[in-house]
Amino acid sequence: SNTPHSSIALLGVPVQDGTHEKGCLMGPDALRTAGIVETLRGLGFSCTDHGDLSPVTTGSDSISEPKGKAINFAKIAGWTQSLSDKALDMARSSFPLFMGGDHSLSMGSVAGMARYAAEQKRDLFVLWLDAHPDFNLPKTSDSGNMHGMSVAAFCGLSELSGVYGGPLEHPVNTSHVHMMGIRSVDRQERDLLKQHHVCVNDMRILDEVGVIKPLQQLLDAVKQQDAMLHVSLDVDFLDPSIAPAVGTTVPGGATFREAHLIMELLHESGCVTSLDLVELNPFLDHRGKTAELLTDLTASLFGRKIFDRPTRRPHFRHGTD
Ligand code: 6HN
Ligand code: MN
Ligand code: MN
Ligand code: MN
Repeated sequence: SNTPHSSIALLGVPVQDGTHEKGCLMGPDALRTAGIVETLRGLGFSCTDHGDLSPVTTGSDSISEPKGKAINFAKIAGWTQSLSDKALDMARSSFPLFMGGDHSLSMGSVAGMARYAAEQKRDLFVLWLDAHPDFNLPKTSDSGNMHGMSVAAFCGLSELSGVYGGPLEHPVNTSHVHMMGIRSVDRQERDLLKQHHVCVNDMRILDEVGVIKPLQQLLDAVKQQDAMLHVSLDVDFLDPSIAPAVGTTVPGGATFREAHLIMELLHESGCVTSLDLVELNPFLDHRGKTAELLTDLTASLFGRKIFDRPTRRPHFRHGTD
């Protein structure tokens, strides 16, 4: 297998305080109902479901709330600190798979994986599959919803360090964050992304060159540095016609095959070391189809193929476009 671990650890993170829309707390159970554990076992992995995480309660004295708009800041801090510890623990023995929950989850999952990478003396890259960059700060956010601030948080921007209870010891380098599928960016968020040199592949790039080239650039960098790679998949990366179960649908998302191709190529790369499945809101789903699609995409990431292929695709070789 191309996956570094033969054992997968699943964790439900039923956080929904990062968004205005209720329903994400049902996400982990919808993925379980769609058969995610059985699917991964069917692919030959040993699979442990760690159940659902509980947030720690952070006393208001230990929380320094930022200036600006950040709704439920103390609650998100509680989830983030709890999850960062749990992620580090899981990563020491397995491939961690985080089932959300809204996208504020990544403040904890990515920070925990960055701590693990530091233990291993490796760098961490992040592939951010989303309609949104989630790079707002309390002072730039119009909504105040913290699921729109995750990347800024785990990259160590000081305005959000309160969610970690203080300055982040192992922030992710902003130039190690590669985004794909982006098509809804707030005005000041756009400036911040440029200022911090985040690699944004917007939807226009996927239209023009497809998914392979930008993905290959990321994988080349990861391999060259022997780095770790965290994948964060927001449901709204996908086109709403195939994935309706999300509170923040944006038209013009990735197609069924674009999404599967990304997962298949990620599997073949052998680079991926952790995964978030986030923003699934089962209250908005049609007969479980979004939960099933996420389960099938996860299966592709872990090696399910349409048909066996003896070697890698020729144009997926190093240095070839
Ligand atoms: N997500 N940029 C908008 C905001 O409210 O800050 C949308 C954020 C969406 C968050 O997709 O995880
Ligand atoms: Mn998101
Ligand atoms: Mn580096
Ligand atoms: Mn999004």
